[in-house]
Amino acid sequence: MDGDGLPEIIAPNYQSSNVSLFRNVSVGNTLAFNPKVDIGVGTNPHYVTICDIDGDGKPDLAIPNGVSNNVSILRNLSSIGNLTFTSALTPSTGSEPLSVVLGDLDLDGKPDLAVSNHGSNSGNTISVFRNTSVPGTISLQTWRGFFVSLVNAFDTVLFFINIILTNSLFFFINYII
Ligand SMILES: [Ca+2]
Ligand SMILES: [Ca+2]
Repeated sequence: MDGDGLPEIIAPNYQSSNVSLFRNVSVGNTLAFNPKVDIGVGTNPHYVTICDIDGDGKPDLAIPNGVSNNVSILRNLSSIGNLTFTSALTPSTGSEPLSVVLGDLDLDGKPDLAVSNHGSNSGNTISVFRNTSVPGTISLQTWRGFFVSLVNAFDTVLFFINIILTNSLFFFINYII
């Protein structure tokens, strides 16, 4: 996370509504981590995903908050030896967001967000956000209407077709026309 080549540990704390960062200070074959640094997020974070959302070369964090019904997006401002994050956005999701994945759904080179919501109030939906960030500034755009959404100024249409294979497993196929 700080660019020194040693991977850190990041743990979401469900009960205390923060995430703990442990900086990796290992040397050679001796594994060592600094004491934890806690960063506050929303209520009952379930999960953490690491991805460079704004494309500035530093991996950022996306954390779904199960009771807040949003995702904490923490932008990485770290430098070598110094872990620093700032709260960039908290986009609203459906009920009880459980996990987040990032992938470039519209092939513009920017990783987009898909959030699974397992709360009954939202009918077990997923929330999808288009990444409109530029380096240094994270911004996301809600893709409203799940099955068909207008994607960009070229009237590209994104179809998500939901194929139900079992009672619990869904595949979403992304069609860009
Ligand atoms: Ca970044
Ligand atoms: Ca994209």
